[in-house]
Amino acid sequence: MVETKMPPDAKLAFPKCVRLESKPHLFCPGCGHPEVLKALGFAIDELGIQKRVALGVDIGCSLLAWDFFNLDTIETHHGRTIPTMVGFKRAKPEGVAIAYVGDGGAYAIGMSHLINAAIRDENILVIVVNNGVYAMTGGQEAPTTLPGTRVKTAPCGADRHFVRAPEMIRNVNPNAYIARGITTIQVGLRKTLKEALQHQVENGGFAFVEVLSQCPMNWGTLGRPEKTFEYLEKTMLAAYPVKKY
Ligand SMILES: Cc1ncc(C[n+]2csc(CCOP(=O)(O)OP(=O)(O)O)c2C)c(N)n1
Ligand code: SF4
Repeated sequence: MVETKMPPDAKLAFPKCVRLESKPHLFCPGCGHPEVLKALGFAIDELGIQKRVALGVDIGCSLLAWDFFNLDTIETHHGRTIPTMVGFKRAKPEGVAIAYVGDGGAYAIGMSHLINAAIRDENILVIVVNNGVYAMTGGQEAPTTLPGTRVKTAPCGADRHFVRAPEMIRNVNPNAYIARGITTIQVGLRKTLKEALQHQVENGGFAFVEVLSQCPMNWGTLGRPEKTFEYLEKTMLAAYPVKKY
């Protein structure tokens, strides 16, 4: 593996950190993405690593995060954010590399990048927002769409297996930091993301956090939050356990 560990005194080279600033988000009303980003922002603030972070965002609704924080960001092709952030980290080991990706980007077109980064124990954090669909392109079936769920490309209900990525990554990298969170447990999500970032700061190797998140626009529940959270907290949570692996 290429050395991406930070020299022990590297943090001394960074100026005093300031708190992150954000601005009104561009996501749909009730979307889960801003809740994930809020937890991430607090985690970065609490660790005081603002000046070191580079946030890589994928194509998909995640790209709307490109200027949400006053952080350095990289926006790249659908599914390619993970190798891009691996490249950043290898070139700049003292930086903190975060890949922020949708479940379509990470588990379909980007799956080989995800698995190989995990196998090689790359010292980056990958956050995957699992909303069960390809959201930005209109709600097509994703590798995470649950059997029986009706989506645009499966109007009678999806009928195939679905990807449980944290479970899969645990099999290829027993030393990685791996967890699954949910937007509705904000304190837990913030703590999880902080631990995952700390793992990288301490040169711990690969860290992976999947977050269960709502997409009212494509779930057809816009303006009906009770339906949105029923699907998130009953159907999705039953299939995707929230825990540290
Ligand atoms: C290489 C490539 N393939 C396909 C697309 C089209 N595309 C743009 S966004 C998107 C869906 C993204 O879904 P997901 O990764 O789940 O993120 P979400 O929008 O749900 O947050 C697709 C297929 C693209 N932009 N580039
Ligand atoms: S389409 Fe879905 S995931 Fe995308 S911004 Fe709207 S609610 Fe959020």
